[in-house]
Amino acid sequence: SDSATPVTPAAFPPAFLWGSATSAYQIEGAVREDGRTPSIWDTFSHTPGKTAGGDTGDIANDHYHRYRDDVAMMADLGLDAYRFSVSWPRVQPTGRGPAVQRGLDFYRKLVDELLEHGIKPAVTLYHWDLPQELEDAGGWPERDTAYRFAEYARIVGEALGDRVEQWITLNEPWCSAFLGYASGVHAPGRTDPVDSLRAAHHLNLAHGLGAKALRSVMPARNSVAISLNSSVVRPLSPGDPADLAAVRTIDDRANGIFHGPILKGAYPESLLESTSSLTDWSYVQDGDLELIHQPLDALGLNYYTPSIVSAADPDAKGPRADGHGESAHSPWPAADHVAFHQAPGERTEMGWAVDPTGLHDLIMRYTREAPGLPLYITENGAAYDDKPGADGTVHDPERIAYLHGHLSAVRRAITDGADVRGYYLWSLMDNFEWAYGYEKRFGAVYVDYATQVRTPKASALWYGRAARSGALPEPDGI
Ligand code: PNW
Repeated sequence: SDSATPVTPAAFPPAFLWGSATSAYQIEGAVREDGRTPSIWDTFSHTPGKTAGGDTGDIANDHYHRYRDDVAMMADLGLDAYRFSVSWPRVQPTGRGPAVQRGLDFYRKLVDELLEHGIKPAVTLYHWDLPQELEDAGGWPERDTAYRFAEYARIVGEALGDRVEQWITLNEPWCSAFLGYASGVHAPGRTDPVDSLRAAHHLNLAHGLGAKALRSVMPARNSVAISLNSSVVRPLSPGDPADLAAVRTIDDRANGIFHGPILKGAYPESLLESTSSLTDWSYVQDGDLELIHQPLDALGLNYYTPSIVSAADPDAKGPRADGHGESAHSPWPAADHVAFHQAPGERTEMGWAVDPTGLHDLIMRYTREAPGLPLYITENGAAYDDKPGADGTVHDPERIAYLHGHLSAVRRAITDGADVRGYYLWSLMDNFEWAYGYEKRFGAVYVDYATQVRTPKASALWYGRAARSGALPEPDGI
């Protein structure tokens, strides 16, 4: 931010970080280079029928070869920070054993390039690309995967800990556990509710062991966090006790299952009870909760849209409307009595309702539940049907309105006492949107995949002005 900017009520704190985010499999490509082996997302995207149009991350944004230009582009836009993820199978192709130097070198060079341009790197260790060999050995439902993660965390911490201050162990473990192992719309595409609960516990354990491993090899000044896609869950009828019970059911499975052990050292009692017909939780071993309950330096929150739920007739079969993709299998174990509803009003191209008050509510919830813990919005953004105009520019007023609304909600939360230190727009550029392939464009920068030409959309220029001035320009001010 420009320190000469006068402090106005709309201004953000001077140290507020204005960043953008990406993840390895979504942008890097180069999947067979420098010793990298397949991750579960390579296998999944190459399985017919799993992604829109059969899209894969084989080439993606070719960022592996274009990272210098991409960093220069961020600097030109005026961004302060960049959240990216490290591809585990580039660093440890089998998920175990010694590191591949060429794999680590890519991230060293990327970090150096960022620092030379004055951009603060934030590293996510795991953004869903488990080495396939570890999945073949059982994947996240197996305890050993958590120990393997800790070893990997130590390797990356040793390599980059002197230059990267901000560390995130896992991105959205809810998606890894429940979209990966219950509904199966994400890799590895398995559909067993018990496996998904085991996966959730072992992801929590991986976070705890990983945080400990990072701290053992890094300077104490570095910050260790986790990014949760904490859901904002609302009742269809706020006065209906059955709908409030449905909120509890989903809140336990979306939020409590992670923040319970991580922030408080215990799984919610109501979660243990309501899943007891499925599992006895015997994979939670003595000492696990202490390991998971590691001191955190910050919490990352990813927010896109709220969930609206009500009580439902468990026998009423119909399409689910929870916005988590098409599957005959629910991502919510033992929650047949819950129905999801589409929020009214405007929606993005994902079908997700635009609701900035949800972000304010989320920030205030964690301000209450984790007092004193600095918060970062590690993802927020929207997909729209962007197309370059005749003059080559990309006009995306809906995204500008979305960003303006959500950043205003962040600003309001800060006024209300929340300690939000930064915001990472999802995403820097259009990329491989998982099961949706390249169909959905979340970027502030437009990518023409045929030529790999990047074109900042109007929203990127708007966001860059916000970053430079430390305050929000009017949404129509571009
Ligand atoms: C997050 N859901 O994914 C991820 O962290 C990003 O990699 C992704 O591109 C972005 O949000 C946009 O989707 C999610 O079904 C995927 O609830 C699915 C869900 C939530 C987040």
